[in-house]
This record gives sequence, C-alpha cells and structure tokens, in this order.
Amino acid sequence: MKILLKKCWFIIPVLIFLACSNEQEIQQLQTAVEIETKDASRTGLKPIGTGVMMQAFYWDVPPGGNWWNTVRGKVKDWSNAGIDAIWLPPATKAQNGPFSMGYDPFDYFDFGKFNQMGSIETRFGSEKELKSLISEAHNEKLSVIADIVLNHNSGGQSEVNPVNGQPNWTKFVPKSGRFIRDYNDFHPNHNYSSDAGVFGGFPDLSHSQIRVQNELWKNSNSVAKYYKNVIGFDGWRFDYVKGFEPWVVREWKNAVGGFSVGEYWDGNAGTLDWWSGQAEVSAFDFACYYRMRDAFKGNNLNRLNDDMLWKRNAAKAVTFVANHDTDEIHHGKMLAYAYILTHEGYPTIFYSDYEEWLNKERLNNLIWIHNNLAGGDTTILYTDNDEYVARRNGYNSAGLVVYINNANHWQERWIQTNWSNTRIKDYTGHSNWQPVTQGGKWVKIQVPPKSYTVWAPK
Ligand SMILES: [Ca+2]
Ligand SMILES: [Ca+2]
Repeated sequence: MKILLKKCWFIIPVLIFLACSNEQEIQQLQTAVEIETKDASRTGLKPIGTGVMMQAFYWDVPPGGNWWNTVRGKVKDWSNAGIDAIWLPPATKAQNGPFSMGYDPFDYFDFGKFNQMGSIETRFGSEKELKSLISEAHNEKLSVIADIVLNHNSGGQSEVNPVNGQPNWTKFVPKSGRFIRDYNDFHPNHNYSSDAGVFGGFPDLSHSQIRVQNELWKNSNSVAKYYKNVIGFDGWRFDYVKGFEPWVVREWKNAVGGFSVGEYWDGNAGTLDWWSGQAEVSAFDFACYYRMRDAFKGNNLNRLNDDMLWKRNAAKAVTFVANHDTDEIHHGKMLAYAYILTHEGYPTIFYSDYEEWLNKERLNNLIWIHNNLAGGDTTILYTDNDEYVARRNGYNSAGLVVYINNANHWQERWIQTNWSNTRIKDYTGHSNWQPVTQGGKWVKIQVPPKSYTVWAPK
C-alpha cells in the first residue's frame, strides 16, 4: 500500500440509472454462462505453491491501458520457466482513474468498462483485456491472484455523517450501479466507531456492518463472487490487512475459496504467525524479508539464523525479496533470491527483478532448482558473517545443499550431506567440482565470490 494522493480531483458524477428488469435478467443469464466457462477453463491449473509466484507489476507501470496486454504476452514464458501463479495489481476503477495503481478503490465492479474517474479503461486496460489475460494465463495452467483492497475506499462525494456531524467523502454512487455506499458502510456509523486501523484519511470500510459483508463476499453477486465467477480470478492477495480484523479475510476465503495471502506489514515472525493463524490464510514473510536485508545489505549472514515466518509455519509463508512498495536489498539481491528459492515457503519473484534488473537465466535456474530439488525440511549447517550453508533434507526428491558467499573471494568448506558415497554436482554451474561424498556423508564444496552454489546428486 502506498499513499497516492499526488493528484486528486473531484468529479460530480452524472447519475444514470439503467436498472430495467430485462437487463438484469440478461445479465444473470450471462453470468451463469460465464461461471460455467470459467470453471471449465480452470481445470488442470498447476497447484499453487508447487512452483513460484510472479508479482506481475511494479509501482508506476506505464499508464495508457496496455499493462494487461503486456502481461498477457509473458505468461507462456513464465509458465514454461516454472511459475505457477501471477499476482495482478488491483484491477478495478479507482479515484485516480487512468493514473491509479488501484489502491484507492472507487468502483469494485468497474474493471475498465464504465466512463468514470476520467477514463473507461483503468491504468492497466479494459475489462475485455483483463479477461483475455486471465484466459491466456489459464491456458498456460497459471492461477491468477487478485489484489483486493478492503480497508478503505476513495473518490466518494462529501456528505455529513450524522453520527459525528462531520463531513466525509463517504457517498459512493459508482456507475456499475453495484455496492452503492454511504456513511453507514464506513466508520463511524451507528453500530461501530472504528476497527483495527485506518489508512491515511481514506474512508474506512466497516466490515462488521452486515450490509458490507453481504456486498463484499456473502451475496451471490458480491465482489468476491464476481471476481471469481465472472472475471475469473483464482486467488487473493489482501492489501493492508492491519487495517481490519483477521476474521474479515477468513470469512472472504471461506465464502469463495482459493489461495489467499495477506499483506500484514510487520517484521515480527510471531505476529505474522498469529495473524496467519487467525485469518487461516498465508502471509507475506516480512520477517524473512527484513532478516535478509540485515544479512545481505548489512553483511552479516548470521542473521539468517533469526526467526522468520517460514521457520514457524512454512505452509503459510509467502517469501519475497522485493515488491512494489519496498525494495531495499540492492546488493546481494541474487543471493537473496538464491535463499528464498532454495528454502521453505512459497517464493515470489518481483516483475522488475525478473524482466529488467537481474539475470533471467540465473533466476530460471533457481526456479528449476526450487521446483525440482528443494524439498523437505531445512537444516542450517554453517553461518558466519559472509558464509551460509543449509541443507534441504528431501521429500520426494533428493534435497540439496545451498552455499551462499557474501565475500569478495572464493570459499570452500567441509559439510555433512544426507548422501553417502554419492557423486554430487553444483546445479547452478558456478562450480565445476563433482566431488564424491564420503561414507560418513561428508564432502567439501566451494562457492565463487558474491555468489552461490546448490549441490545435489549428479
Ligand atoms: Ca487497453
Ligand atoms: Ca480499517
């Protein structure tokens, strides 16, 4: 989440009411047909978490309504590389219209179809282009994860809130005609004064209000069901979940299913574990992110011994090196990717790193290693300031040994593997050694300067 009130304008919308019953019936029929089509196209998707997630955007991708087309052109290559899901930015019309990155949501049902907030298309494109992207992703067996902003809304008209007598921007009359809102749907209202948190000065949705629950996930034509059944999304990335209680995410997930991950922006592994348990969904592993920052940027790989969400609950940890909000690990970024792609948790690759900044071939090699070798639990074998060695103990695979070097010179070390009398090799190709492990499973491995090697039976 990012503050994005660079440019605000307030348009007084022309209210057009188009609710004739015939149109509603036709829409319902269309929806039923679309649901069947979407379900059919989803069969055979790669199970989420068996591969690697791609965050398919960065902050300020080019405006102009072409981003969905750009991503569409890449999903085949990504799938071939071992990606199993793509995470898209918030896809509906926001206050900042064609310039918005989507985190100031206005109309949850306008995916680039209604002329409001300065444009028909969103920054990323039209509804048709989005559906075409999702269809192409499904053809390539990829799941598509929606970014959902539930904490706050933006772009409403001003009205006086009778609860406190203050004016607030809480009157929402979106052109989709769906989820029309007023002060009753925000804090404070007659029943609830506040929730876990607010974001900036944005009107704060009151999820305890039954009507809000109905509109967001409970009704048959709720936001959640529309995203899933009509647009075709498979999973959810919940924005700024510190702003409301974890049961909101749990109820949404229970209503529509699908892989779910929350952005609980906190470096404390215990807190992340608590939130993930309460919400019953995955959480981004900010603890891992900050420990990697300390380790690689701070030149102390001992910090990789510290607490992280994946160490507490690997099945619920979504690991990452950078995202659209935070990107601090500039030096040693490939080492950080070598870390998350050889360790437990569900790793995410950031679009800019993959497509622009880092070596794609090297990342593809690590994705292959993740998908083919990195099974089982983890044993840390050695750490110091500039060296880190860990073993994945294997589960339906041989496992691996990863050796990370943050020094400016080659290093080598005797370590204990799980393999006796076995010839091993470095699957990254950084070392050409092919040593044979001893009867007691010990072997000497090496690693180039500022690099990594990954060892497994040849
Ligand atoms: Ca377009
Ligand atoms: Ca809130």
